[in-house]
Amino acid sequence: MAHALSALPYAFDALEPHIDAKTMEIHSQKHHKAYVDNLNKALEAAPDLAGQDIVTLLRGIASVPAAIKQAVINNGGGHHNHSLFWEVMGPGGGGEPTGAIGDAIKDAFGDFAKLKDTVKNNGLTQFGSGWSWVVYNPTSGKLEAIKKPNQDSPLMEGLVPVMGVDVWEHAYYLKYQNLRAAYIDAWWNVVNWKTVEAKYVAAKAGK
Ligand code: MN3
Repeated sequence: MAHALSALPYAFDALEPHIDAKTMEIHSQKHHKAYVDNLNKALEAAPDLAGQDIVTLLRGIASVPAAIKQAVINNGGGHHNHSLFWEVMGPGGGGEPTGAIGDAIKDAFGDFAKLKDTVKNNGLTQFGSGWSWVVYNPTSGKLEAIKKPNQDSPLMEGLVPVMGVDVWEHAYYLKYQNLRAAYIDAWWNVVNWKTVEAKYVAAKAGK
């Protein structure tokens, strides 16, 4: 059972003007697809792992054979990170988080403005390529904001990503060029808080 690229839950131009259609098309159909294809290729060398879903595979990264471990970190991470990225965005997004996710943000960060500042700062200070994440930490029972290089998944260290912004240049360069800060500011307008909340609630329930 090979890993597969899912169709985007909306059209390429659905996040305009904040994220342009061409970026969405290349990002999902070329970049994400390459991670999926390369993950499947790497797993040909470890048929016993081929049946694992992507979350189980990344959580169990310690038991992946050394010969394909880095390929799984890069491409398995890339696959899961992008699948989550498409889900936590959507047309008609943005605004202030309310409900369970709004409460959890207040509890962990004080207020939404503080969370935004932290996510932005993490994204801007991630040297080179990587992600600015909001994760659920099962040990503390709270949300945390972290940054990770490349496609390193928070799942590999027991954290559960609930939202994240891709700060690789391929995520914003066509529209924003070198202006990573402007891209991150615009990104909040496409956050689908319903999905983020569902991910938080599931993480808290241990799912
Ligand atoms: Mn990307």
